[in-house]
Amino acid sequence: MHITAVKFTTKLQSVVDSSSVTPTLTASTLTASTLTASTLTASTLTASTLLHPLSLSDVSLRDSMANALRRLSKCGVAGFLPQVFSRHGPRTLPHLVCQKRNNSTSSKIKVDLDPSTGVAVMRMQSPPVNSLNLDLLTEFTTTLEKLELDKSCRGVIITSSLPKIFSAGLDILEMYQTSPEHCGEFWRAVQEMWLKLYGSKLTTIAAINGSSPAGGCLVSISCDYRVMADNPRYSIGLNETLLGIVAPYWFKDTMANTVGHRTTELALALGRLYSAPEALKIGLVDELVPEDQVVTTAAQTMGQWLAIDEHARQVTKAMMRKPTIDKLLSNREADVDNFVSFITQASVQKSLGMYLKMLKNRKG
Ligand code: CO8
Repeated sequence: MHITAVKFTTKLQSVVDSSSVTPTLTASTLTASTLTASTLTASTLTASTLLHPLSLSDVSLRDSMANALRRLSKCGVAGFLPQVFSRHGPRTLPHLVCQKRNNSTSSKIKVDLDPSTGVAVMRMQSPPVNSLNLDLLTEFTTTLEKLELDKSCRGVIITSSLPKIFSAGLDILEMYQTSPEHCGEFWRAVQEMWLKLYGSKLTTIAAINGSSPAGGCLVSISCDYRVMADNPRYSIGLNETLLGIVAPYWFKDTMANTVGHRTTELALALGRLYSAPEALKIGLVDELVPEDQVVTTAAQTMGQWLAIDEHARQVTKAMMRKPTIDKLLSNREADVDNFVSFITQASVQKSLGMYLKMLKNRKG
């Protein structure tokens, strides 16, 4: 990340220190939590509240606490044990998350924020295909959170630094032959990324400069606007059924909010991957431009969005997206359970194995 951890820590600390913000969680709700007084302070609740722009009140207490601890521990805010609480009780944070602090060399996302325009460009740089593994998802979410806290940032362009690929979607290896616990951890990270992106108060534009299947498509349709490279070899869509898996309801809802119910029904049932021109035709993307103009066009479009009254735009966005977000927020753990029990089935694992083999054989 090019936004330094020091800068963010200072910013976060100032948020934490701010006495003008009223924590939304009360002492009585805290008593119900499994967290002890020594690990929980009013200031952490305040920080966690601010990190959710839309409808935090619907997040379960446990998730809020766990997320706040996870985030603060990643940012180097002192006084936190490297433990979070899951439904299975306390567990240690992934080692990698703790190590990643201040380590820009291992960054999977490059961020360039221009304070004069208020526009940040987030470039995924995780070769070979920007598959969304736990590390990339976590960094994606953290990056967005940092940008949301940065008052000089008003819009984000999301793109890829890899040629020909925006993102290959969720990393299949995170779901193939891994433990149920790992699958659960992974799925929470997918949820968290989507909640943060779909609910972001920032203007978000996807500059899709390559293929964008499945989870890559989800990232794209979670943005406010999509500019795609005018190249028929690049494809985008929710192709889950081709892997023998099912797009979860919130993937489906995000798609339906973009292209409508019937088109989504066809797209999901058939696992359709649309070429760039086809994607434009069905409204899956908003604009096609020559490949070398994807990011500059996104920046120009961003200018139009940023000219709109900020508050009015944010309230409108929340009005359009809140019901979809709330559906998952009120059902997160059930969604994790569904995912884990589905993905660990022998027949589903077999399909994933065959799909991975197909990807390898295609090369030969
Ligand atoms: N996960 C893990 N590894 C991947 C993935 C992926 N999604 N995509 C590609 N790879 C690997 C390949 O296996 C290959 O590995 P290796 O070098 O070891 O052989 C390497 O990345 C490079 O891939 P390619 O050679 O295929 O690269 P190309 O440039 O030729 O093609 C594509 C790039 C077009 C992205 C191509 O790799 C592709 O089509 N990938 C598969 C994309 C896909 O189908 N993704 C779906 C992921 S599932 C998802 O996102 C939603 C899941 C929802 C779960 C719900 C369950 C209930």
